[in-house]
Amino acid sequence: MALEDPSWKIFFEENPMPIGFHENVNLIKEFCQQAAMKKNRVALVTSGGTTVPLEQNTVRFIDNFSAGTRGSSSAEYFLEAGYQVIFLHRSKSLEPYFRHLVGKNIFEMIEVSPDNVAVGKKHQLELGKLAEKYQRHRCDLLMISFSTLSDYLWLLQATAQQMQILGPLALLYLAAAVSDFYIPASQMPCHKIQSSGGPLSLSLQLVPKMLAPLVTLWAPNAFIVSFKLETNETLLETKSNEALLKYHHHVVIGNLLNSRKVHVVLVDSNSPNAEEIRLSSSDLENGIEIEFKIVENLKIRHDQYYADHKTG
Ligand code: PAZ
Repeated sequence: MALEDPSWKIFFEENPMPIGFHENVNLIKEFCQQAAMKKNRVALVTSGGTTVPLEQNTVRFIDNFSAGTRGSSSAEYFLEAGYQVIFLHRSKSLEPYFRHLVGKNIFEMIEVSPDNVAVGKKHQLELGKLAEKYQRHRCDLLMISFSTLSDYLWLLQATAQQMQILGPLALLYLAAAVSDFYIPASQMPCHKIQSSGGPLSLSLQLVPKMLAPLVTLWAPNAFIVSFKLETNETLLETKSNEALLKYHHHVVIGNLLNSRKVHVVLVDSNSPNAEEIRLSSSDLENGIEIEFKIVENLKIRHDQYYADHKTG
């Protein structure tokens, strides 16, 4: 089992915790304690891609693909489903509610007269609905951001550990796109790599698989859902099944880069057959997002898990 491999511990010894780490952990701790007192469910939603810096004073970095659509929309649907949400996201990636405003020109949406500034008539309905949802849910939403792979892993570990207090009320939804390769801090040059040194060859180390300690040590009672991104359709179900067998968590959601907004495959440790979620043309016409269906589906699985694991 991957836990006997100490590489995940070495990772945390070798890569320093992010700036503001203790402040963030305190926020997460308080959020989880209050939710536990109220017996509320909490979903940790991870979102966006991690960066892998090439220099300590970072000018260049390698990035993982993810706009944060999956995470930010899912966070909204978890909130609608009655969960409190810790949104661990890549800084400046899409955020719940605010995502709907991306690409819109705020100055075109407001009307200014000599004695008043107001939302223009044609935007009132849309903005009003959005603002109402945001205001209704903002106290149940804790936003924590990361940029680098190392920041993300430190915060993931700490959040999972703080969520232990929630037992089976906790759900982890790991949609962030996390790099499999990195340069350890000790091997990173301090300053900007100079092009005068000629062509650049990079040697990246493998990132230890953190799902093993996450499932076994950090959040042993939580309901854990991971995502698997592939580009080759023939690998999707096999790779998702392999991840489930290897880490013994609860659900793996497989998706392909090009069809991820309309099709996913869910592999569950409790059922032999994979389940597909596919948006129909009428879903698309009605503006249904696939994350609505994913969260609806997971809520049922989490209900069952909670019924099977709650004590008292
Ligand atoms: O953020 P986004 O909506 O653009 O993309 C979502 C996603 C494809 C990154 C996510 O669904 C996913 O598969 N995350 C896990 C990626 C991985 O295998 O590391």
